[in-house]
Amino acid sequence: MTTETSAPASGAPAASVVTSIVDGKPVDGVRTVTGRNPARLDEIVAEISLADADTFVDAAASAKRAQPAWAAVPAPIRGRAIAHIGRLVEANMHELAALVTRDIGKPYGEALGEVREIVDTCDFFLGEGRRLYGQTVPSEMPDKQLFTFRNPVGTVAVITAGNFPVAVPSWYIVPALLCGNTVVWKPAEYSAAVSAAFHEIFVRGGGLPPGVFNVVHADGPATFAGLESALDAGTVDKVGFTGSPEVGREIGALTGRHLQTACLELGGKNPLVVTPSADLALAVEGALFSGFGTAGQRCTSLGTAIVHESRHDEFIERFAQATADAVVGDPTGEVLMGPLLDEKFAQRYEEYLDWIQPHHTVYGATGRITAESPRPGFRGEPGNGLYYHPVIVDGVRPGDALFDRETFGPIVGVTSYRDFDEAIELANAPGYGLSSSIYTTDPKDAFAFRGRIGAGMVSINNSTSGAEAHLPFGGNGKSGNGSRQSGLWVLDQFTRWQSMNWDYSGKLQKAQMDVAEL
Ligand code: UN1
Repeated sequence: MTTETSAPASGAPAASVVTSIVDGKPVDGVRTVTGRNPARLDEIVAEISLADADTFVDAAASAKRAQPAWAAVPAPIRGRAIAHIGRLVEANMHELAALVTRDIGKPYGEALGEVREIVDTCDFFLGEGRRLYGQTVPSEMPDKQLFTFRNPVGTVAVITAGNFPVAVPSWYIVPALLCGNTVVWKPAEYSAAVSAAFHEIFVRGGGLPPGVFNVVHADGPATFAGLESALDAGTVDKVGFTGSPEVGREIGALTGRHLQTACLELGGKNPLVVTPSADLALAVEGALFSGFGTAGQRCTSLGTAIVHESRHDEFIERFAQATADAVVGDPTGEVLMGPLLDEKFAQRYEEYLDWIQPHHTVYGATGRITAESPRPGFRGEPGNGLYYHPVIVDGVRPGDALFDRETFGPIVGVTSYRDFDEAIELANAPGYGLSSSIYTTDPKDAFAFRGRIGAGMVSINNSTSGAEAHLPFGGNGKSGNGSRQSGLWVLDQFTRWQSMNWDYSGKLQKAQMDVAEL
């Protein structure tokens, strides 16, 4: 997390300062913010030198210059670079995970899983360098052959959130590089320290030439201004963005004006349906992890549990008990939940708590965990970190902000339904469409849910969060523009199809006019 500090540092930055890297060289920013450990606010993780819009423009220009030579590296060799990156991440797994925990307060076990996700992504794509298949296609004319090729898009700007400061960036950066693109990455300011470590490992592990992978640490306005200028200058050919639907809309509008389609991965209000036949113990376990894992700060976190009226009271009782028993505290230990990511998110979360209405029933305490508002079984020093009580709010309905809108934090809504149609209606009502889950032992319900839910991702008897890195990841409605990351599907984001025809008949054969007769 970050706090504003002093005026711009003059001269060479101190060793602990994180700077942008453009064309292989560090670039001083225009102001400095301090990155703090959200579990221990007096612990400084890094001083971050934030760049202005011009640095973003320079980075895009550098990526543009480096791109032809990188695309000329044979794809299998680019695949080997990805393989080396994966091995280096694996060798530094514990250090990188510890830095994730220190920088954003993610519990260490989850942080390790997040780093594993980079390795999984590298493992998946290293072999793709030997495929990147095109097709040979028959022609309607004799002595003529048709082909398709995947060409790199060019220069990719990647703008990511800090809740998954290394895994989600790897979903863009690994396939983008593999496909022969060069990259400008703008990580979240509050996860700059671990982003710098990620960048260093990628450049060193992959032996990436200067300009192939640039990183720009900047705030939102500077990034937006820089991106707009780079799009105008033709030095950004594709944008990948993970963040809020509001910013996603702006990126979509900006790229649309430049006749581009961004890859947008936005928020979620992910439903978890508990049917009459559900295994309740399993459903509670799934709700607990997807509601409060990462302190509810995943785009795939549980929004509302939609429980059949016949199971509602028992579900609430068990879920409230499990939440009360859950270990919250120091993220370096074994806890379900650590602090929130950053002061900005803590403030926003406190506003979400104001959405609780008199007709709601609240289970558990709300607000900050302090000496005055202690949590039994808390591990660590609550007063010194951004720790919040995990809270369940029962009785949320469409029209309530808590039902309709994403709350990036440890708050889970619960509502009940009478029949399956109502469950589907409630699940789709908020208009997001990222992840979803149903707990049932009836395959008919499971398949009906899959067919009728608006979400891009469906879990049957599993948590809404925790997608594997080789399935298509992405959402519909307010959760994105239909683009998909991960697995083979992401190749369509970072390559453009080119078709070729080769006529070796020695004469002009005209398509549609000189078609071969039977
Ligand atoms: C996010 O919060 O932006 O499926 C991504 C999951 C993780 C990724 C979350 N693998 O929960």
